[in-house]
This record gives sequence, structure tokens and C-alpha cells, in this order.
Amino acid sequence: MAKNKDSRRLFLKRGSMLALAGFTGLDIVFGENMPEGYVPVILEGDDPFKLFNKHKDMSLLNDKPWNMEAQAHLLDDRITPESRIFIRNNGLIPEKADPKKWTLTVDGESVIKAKTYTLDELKSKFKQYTYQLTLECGGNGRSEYDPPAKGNQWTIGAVACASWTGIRLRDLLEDVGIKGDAVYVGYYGADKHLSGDENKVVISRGVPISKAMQDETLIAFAMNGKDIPLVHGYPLRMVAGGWPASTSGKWLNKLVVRNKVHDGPKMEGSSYRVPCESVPPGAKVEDKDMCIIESMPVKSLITYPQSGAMIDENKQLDIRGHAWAGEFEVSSMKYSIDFGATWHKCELEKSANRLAWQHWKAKVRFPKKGYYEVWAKATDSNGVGQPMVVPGWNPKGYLNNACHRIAVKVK
Ligand SMILES: Nc1nc2c(c(=O)[nH]1)N[C@H]1C(S)=C(S)[C@@H](COP(=O)(O)O)O[C@H]1N2
Ligand SMILES: [Mo]
Repeated sequence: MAKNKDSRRLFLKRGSMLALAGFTGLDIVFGENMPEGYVPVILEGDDPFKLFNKHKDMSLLNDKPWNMEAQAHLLDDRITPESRIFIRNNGLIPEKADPKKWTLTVDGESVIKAKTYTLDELKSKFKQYTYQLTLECGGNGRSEYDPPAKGNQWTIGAVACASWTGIRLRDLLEDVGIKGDAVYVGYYGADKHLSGDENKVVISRGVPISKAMQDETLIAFAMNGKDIPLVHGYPLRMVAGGWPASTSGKWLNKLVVRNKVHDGPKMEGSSYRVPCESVPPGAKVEDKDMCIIESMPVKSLITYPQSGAMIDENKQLDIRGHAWAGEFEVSSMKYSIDFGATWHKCELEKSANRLAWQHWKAKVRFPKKGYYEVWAKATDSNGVGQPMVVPGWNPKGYLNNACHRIAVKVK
């Protein structure tokens, strides 16, 4: 055993830090059974927070594959810095690629002329755009469903709004030409399946042509003005803001233009789908009765103060946060300090661009001493607001957009 361990260490030291991420995933046979907070031998001295450049208050949900989420107070920035962006992997992070050798191939049955581009070609041939785009995991909030749903128990931190730079997917599709029967664009990435099987695709999802054609749907090579960090998809990723972040393929090396709804792994079955008709909690739903999630629902966060804040009587409390509404705009933002009995208006900004989250703030005066909860509620441009309790149960625990709340003590 000891010998084996030592040789592994030696190997890892020689390899890049980034290879480590992939190898540990493969190596920890009973990873799922490990007690919380247990640091596998192979990781000693190689802190995943350092490895992925994450804030110490991020929560590690899983190490096989790596999954990490933020807490509300970490998301206070208008544009989320790398250190506070959640990590959601379905497989093993690929080794850092040589950008000179990276290519993107566009084909599929509905493409007129399949083409392969180098990164340099993509950057020089097409106009570049930068947008702030909200990416939220479809399973964000899953931990609150009862009966519980399997999978990462995200609380509220699987959302971020970074600034993405790249080319429009639409321009790329125009360059290859798409046939009249095209209905969907699917992605493939370079990550490896947890089983270690090189032929198995981890995840291959996508979006309908109408979403692919939007101005803001990017094939991005930069995040927050720098190369995309490896864990977030270096050197190339698709970014489809406002939709479940599973549609934003990382480590992108292939796009397929399909004449039917894309059928890659995790497009079908119950993955990233909810019952087409609502069901009672705990119901069994057949795959054929599950529908693909498109726009994410309206939601908001209180990012300041942190839950547990103390304030002196007669002092005003400044609260603030962000709100987003998938494909739509947030049209009003309110807060309550009496468990939703009465609501008060917040100041709400316009978004930096479509599909970016919107910032809101308010000054709160508490009537007297005591314990309070501050609740926040956004309403979208269709007049649809956030539910105050966990919304419709679904087998995979997606789309929980219940109001965020923080505790405040007035003394
Ligand atoms: N290639 C690839 N792309 C992927 C994934 C993945 O596992 N592999 N996970 C998806 C899911 S489910 C989410 S929520 C987002 C997470 O992006 P992030 O880790 O950059 O926050 O990436 C999406 N793109
Ligand atoms: Mo996700």
C-alpha cells in the first residue's frame, strides 16, 4: 500500500497540478462513502480551494466529480469574480490543453459544410462580443425538496454572473451554413467520463436553434477579461445565459447542428427535465412525461448583509443583492420583514445587458427590537413572482426559486 501511495505521489508531482484533479477522481474508489471533511491521502497538501482558486468560504459538495458552491454573501459583487463562481462537473476535468492545438468542429446532419476551426481562427475571423451572463445550475436549491432528490445538494450558491467574451454562435452557424430542417445545436467537450472509459461521453446537451441564434449566445474564450479558468471550461465553452447552466458546455471541441432535438447523454431520460404536468411530492414519473427545462425561473438573492447580522435599534439597515429571470427581465423587487405579510419596494437597476442579473437595494427600518427575517422577492416582466415556499416538487429537484431569506437581530 505504502509503496503504491508513494509512487502515485511522485507521479502527481511530475504531472501538472491540473492532472491531479482528474486523477484523484479516478483514484478514490469509494469516494462517495467518505465522511464529510475527510481529505483523501492523495490530496494532502493539495487543497482544492487553492487548486481551483476558490474563496475559503465556498462549500465543497463533492470531489468525484468536483462540485463547489458559493454562499449568498460571497456573491455580493456585481460581476462574480472567479473565486466565487460555483463549480459543477459531471466528469473529470481534462488536462490543460495547448491552445495552439485546440480545434472546434461544427458538423451534424443539418450543417451545409462541416468545418474545423483553430482557436486563432475563431478569434480572428469573427467579431468578438462581451456580455455579463447569469448561469445557474438547474439543480440550484435542490437541498430543500422533500422527499429529497438525489444529486448534489445545492443550497443557493450554484449561480453566478460573470463577464464572458467570445464570438456569437450565430455567426459561426452562418459561416458553416445550416439547412432548413435544423432544430437544435448540441455540444461536446473534452472532459472524461468518471468510469475512465475513453469512449463514453460525459454530457452533451444543447439548445434549440432559436436560442442558438440569440445575440448573447456565445462561444466564449474569456471570462472576466482573462482566459477561462480550466475548471470553467478552458480554452473554449458555450455560454447560453438564462438557461440551465448545463446547456453551457465546457471544454468545447465540437458542435452538432441537428435535425431533431439533440439526443446526447443527459439530454434524455429525466436529466435536466421536469414533469410536463405537475405531480405530487414523491411521485414516480415516466421518462416520456418529462419535459426539457428551457428558461430558468425568476429568482433573487440577498447578498448583503450576511445572514445573522446584528443591528442597533433605530439604525437603518442597507440590504442589497441581485435578481434574474431566465430569458426575461426582472420588473420589480420587494422585501418583507414580517414573513411575507407586507412587502416594500426595493430600488431595482436595469441589467448591464440582456440575460445579466440586475442589482437591487433597499434601506430597512425595523419597528422595534427583536429577531427578524428579511425576505426578498423578485417578479419578472410576465408578472410571475418567486414563490415564498419551495415550488412544485419534481423527481430530480430542479428549479427551486423560493424567496431567499436572512436572519437579522435588532438590539
Ligand atoms: N463539458 C461539460 N460541460 C458542462 C458540464 C460538464 O460536466 N461537462 N456541466 C454543466 C453543468 S450541469 C453546469 S451547472 C455548468 C457549470 O459551469 P461552471 O462549473 O463553470 O460553473 O457547466 C455545464 N457544462
Ligand atoms: Mo448544472
